Amino acid sequence: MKDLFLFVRPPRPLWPFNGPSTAFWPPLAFASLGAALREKVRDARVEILDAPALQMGWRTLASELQRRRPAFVGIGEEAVSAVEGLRLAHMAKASGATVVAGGCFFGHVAPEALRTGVIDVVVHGEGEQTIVELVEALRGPRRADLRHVAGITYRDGDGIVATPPRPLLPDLDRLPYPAYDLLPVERYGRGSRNHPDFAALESSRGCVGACDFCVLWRQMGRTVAGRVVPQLRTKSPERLLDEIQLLTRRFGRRYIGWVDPCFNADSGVPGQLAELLLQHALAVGQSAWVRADGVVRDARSGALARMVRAGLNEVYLGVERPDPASLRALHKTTTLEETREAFEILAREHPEVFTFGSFIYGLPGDTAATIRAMYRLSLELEMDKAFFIPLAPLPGTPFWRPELWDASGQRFRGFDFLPSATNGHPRAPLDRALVASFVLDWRPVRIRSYVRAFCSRDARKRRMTWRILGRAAQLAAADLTHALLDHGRADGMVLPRWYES
Ligand code: B12
Repeated sequence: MKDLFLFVRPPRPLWPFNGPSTAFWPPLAFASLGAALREKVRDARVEILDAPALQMGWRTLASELQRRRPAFVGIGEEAVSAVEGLRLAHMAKASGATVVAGGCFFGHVAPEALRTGVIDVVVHGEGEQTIVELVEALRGPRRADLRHVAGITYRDGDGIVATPPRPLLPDLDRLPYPAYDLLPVERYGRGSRNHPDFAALESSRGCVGACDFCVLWRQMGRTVAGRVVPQLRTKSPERLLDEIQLLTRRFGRRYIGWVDPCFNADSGVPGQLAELLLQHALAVGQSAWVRADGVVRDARSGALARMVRAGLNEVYLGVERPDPASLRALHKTTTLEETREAFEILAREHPEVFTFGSFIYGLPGDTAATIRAMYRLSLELEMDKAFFIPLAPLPGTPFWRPELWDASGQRFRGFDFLPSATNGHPRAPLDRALVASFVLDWRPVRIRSYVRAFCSRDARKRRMTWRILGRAAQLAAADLTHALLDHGRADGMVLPRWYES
């Protein structure tokens, strides 16, 4: 029988700002890696088990592993779900599989992950070419062949061997189409009103910026003289049109969540794609993370208006900080002026687009006053909703320290991007200042922004405002209760009832 390569996304908690119907997106990495294996490896048998999408808990997952008996199990996680990734690795190893880990977390803690003894190989960075060569080497007669696979770290006896970095793929159009047929596609966004029947799609990889706190430009960066530098690559508008046609026509998808670190980093592709979508009468709802300078640029050229007409109705902008000095310190390359202008343009010219601004706090030197300044700025900028994200010392960023490693993964539960620190935690005064601003700061500009959103002519915008406000209020109430009763940390991530089932 042919060897089975099984990619598994194990059961996990929900991020509380997403409802159950939108909390889990198609694991595009697995669909893309699976497609590469099917295309390039003779006899490849590939499956993807997306447990959260199937509402499958740990007991059922264990019996699925017993039933399918994979030769290889592929895992890849956000830091916050390292607990689940490692639990799965233990299970897969015990069942006799070779465990391969990759993605933005394991790729930056390879030696530590390998020393757990339950992971055999870690793949760094872009995975499609590496996984093909790796599987061929692992299926071959000589383990020594692993040395010739670029972009991996593996256990060799008692030692750990890292091979040279893998060069980036020169042309993203040559990637096979993600293997959507291996996913329970109909489950994503089922019953969601704001993101109905959605799919995840990437138009580009990498970034033009190199913000200190971010892993994304590193994950798809280019290595030059031993250092990773940012590198942006895009698919062509024609290829993207094809993918959207496939997703809408064959898979019945009605909403696209762009997973790009920065959808509008390229000045041409998003506008040209919008043009093609309009020509083909294929306007489809879309959400994307965008750069403020790109919004301003595309408003001037008319590309932004085309993108909105083609369905872009939700954008996320990284504002990050309330002052130029700390923006510079983080190597953020958009300015506050550009950010202000971008939100103004969106509010004035495209009021149907729901706009998010995200802020990062908890940097050395931050005080309650910094938080209040950030909150004030979030009200002044004409955004629909602000997210305040505590800095997570993610592996791969300069904030990571090896002593933070925890082989159980439990410590990484705190890397949840949620403002809810334990009492006594050094960040607690900042979190309290944030909750206090949310509860007490009702300056007129905030009231006006709610009135604007609740009276919006766009029903989607009204619904989203209510929903997000409700979730933020719930979180703030939970934090307040925990702070007042001195109960320690409020659990930010929500454990679904099927988690252990
Ligand atoms: C879609 C998405 C979500 C969705 C769905 C999440 C889900 N679990 O279903 C939503 C919006 C709900 C979400 C929530 C969260 N997310 Co999220 N999310 C993403 C996003 C935008 C896309 C992932 C993707 O499909 N990428 C496209 C694929 C093709 O790229 P890739 O994953 O890098 O895979 C390639 C390589 O890395 C490698 N590879 C990856 N995995 C593997 C595995 C193996 C075996 C191999 C060989 C190779 C390999 O090969 C692939 C192909 O080249 C990423 C950002 C990004 N652009 O990657 C963030 C990201 C993964 N999320 C992140 C975070 C922090 C979160 C949250 C904790 C907070 C938040 N909201 O941002 C929650 C946690 C959710 C949860 N319950 O687990 C961080 C993770 C950082 C980290 N190191 O932990 C990221 C990187 C964004 C960021 N801000 O930096 N998220």
